[in-house]
Amino acid sequence: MKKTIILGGFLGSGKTTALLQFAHYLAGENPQENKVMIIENEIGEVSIDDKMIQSEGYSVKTMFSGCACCTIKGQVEIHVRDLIKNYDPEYIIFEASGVAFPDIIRRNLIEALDIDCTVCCIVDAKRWLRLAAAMETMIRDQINGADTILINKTDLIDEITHINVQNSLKRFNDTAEVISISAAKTIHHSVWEKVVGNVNCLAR
Ligand SMILES: Nc1nc2c(ncn2[C@@H]2O[C@H](COP(=O)(O)OP(=O)(O)OP(=O)(O)O)[C@@H](O)[C@H]2O)c(=O)[nH]1
Ligand SMILES: [Mg+2]
Repeated sequence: MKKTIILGGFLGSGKTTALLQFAHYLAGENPQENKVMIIENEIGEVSIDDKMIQSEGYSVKTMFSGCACCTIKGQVEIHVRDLIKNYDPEYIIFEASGVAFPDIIRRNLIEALDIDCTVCCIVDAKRWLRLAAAMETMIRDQINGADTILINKTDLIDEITHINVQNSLKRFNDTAEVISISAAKTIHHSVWEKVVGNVNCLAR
């Protein structure tokens, strides 16, 4: 069964930065072999993320102008089915738009296709507490159901803030495995082992 990893998280939280390291972990030195395929969902009509990913040698399909969990739900299923049929990748990494609800994307995909799927949400440690206060419902729905949560940009916060972010996240999702990273630096391979290990997570 194909392993699909949905990377979610609010705008600018570090999804693409982390994705590049994740893809490298999965693909090794040969990104051209299509072992890993990447789908980008952009809400606007311009993307620079896909160009950055392509420049690293990966195959990337960009879906514009609609959110993967609602308006272009049907297209997502068609794209994933086509990728599997045409390229037979071992892994598909799906970068959700910053306003998507990744758990809904997962449910839609699992209903439509025979795939294993996990949700990994990335949060910006520096902005999390303000965001959680200002947009509580949106944020709750966004990290709801995540199997793994990566607290990113820990290089920008102090220890007290870090503890507050961890406690806040537990109130939103108390089942996810929470790991702290700084995607601007090298992310240890054990982080990706855990994310991939959750592909078959029964807790969802
Ligand atoms: N200081 C710091 N900056 C980071 C880190 N990770 C990512 N960034 C920066 O945060 C900004 C946003 O990163 P992206 O990876 O583009 O975030 P994204 O979630 O893909 O953004 P969208 O796709 O637009 O929602 C970029 O300027 C990154 O260089 C980190 O660990 N530390
Ligand atoms: Mg991005």
